[in-house]
Amino acid sequence: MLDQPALVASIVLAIASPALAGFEVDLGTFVNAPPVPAYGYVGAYGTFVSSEMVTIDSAHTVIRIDLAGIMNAVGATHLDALQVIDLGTNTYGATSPGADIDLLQLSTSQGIASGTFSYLGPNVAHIGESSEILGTRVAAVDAISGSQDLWDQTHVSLGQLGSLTMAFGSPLAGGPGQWGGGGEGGGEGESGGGGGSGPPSGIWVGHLPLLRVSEAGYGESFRIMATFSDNPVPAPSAALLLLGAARRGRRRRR
Ligand SMILES: [Ca+2]
Ligand SMILES: [Ca+2]
Repeated sequence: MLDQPALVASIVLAIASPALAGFEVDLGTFVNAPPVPAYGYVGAYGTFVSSEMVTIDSAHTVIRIDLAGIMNAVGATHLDALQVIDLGTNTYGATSPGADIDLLQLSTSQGIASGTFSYLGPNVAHIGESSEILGTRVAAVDAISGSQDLWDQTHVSLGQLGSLTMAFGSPLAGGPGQWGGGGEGGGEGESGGGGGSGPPSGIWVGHLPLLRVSEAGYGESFRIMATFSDNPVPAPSAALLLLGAARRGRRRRR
């Protein structure tokens, strides 16, 4: 059994270590429905979902998901990844290979966040495609139709049960600023700065992440999963409180 100072030391160490407790949250299933900007939603976070109309050539529905609100609701401090998934319930074939994701954009109070994109699924147009090209496809509302993704880099057609992942593990070179470190006005400093345990991870909830997503066309549904983490910045005041409690405990025992 640990004696009291060793126990306190281990507790303080546990608090100071940026233990990354990642967890997945199903943000729900979405579908565009006429007329613009109508949409359908099945999920637990409807109060954080809204939509807007964007007109580029023609009118498109853009679904807006208040991720900061959802993160506050589930107790997450950082957003580590987003995954858009085709559930296998759409139409598949040469003319429309699953849900066509035209826009997948994370805006924050610091600007548009950089992410690392990857595709997993049966659509040969996207297998092995680079993060840069996938990112270009979903950077803007500009899709034409789902069948043209071999030559037209405006969207990602997920294919049956395919998925597109946008990860925020670390800031990309040339990305706009420091993501996930916190500190902007909050006095929290950079996460991981003291432990030397790698780069800061994720998008901080305090930067008010908002996801804007658009599926080119109507009627094809997709699910969005989020990977959040509760990655608290070490709190010296908490460690001091524990030390104080331990000292009081020791006094009582004598
Ligand atoms: Ca399609
Ligand atoms: Ca696009």
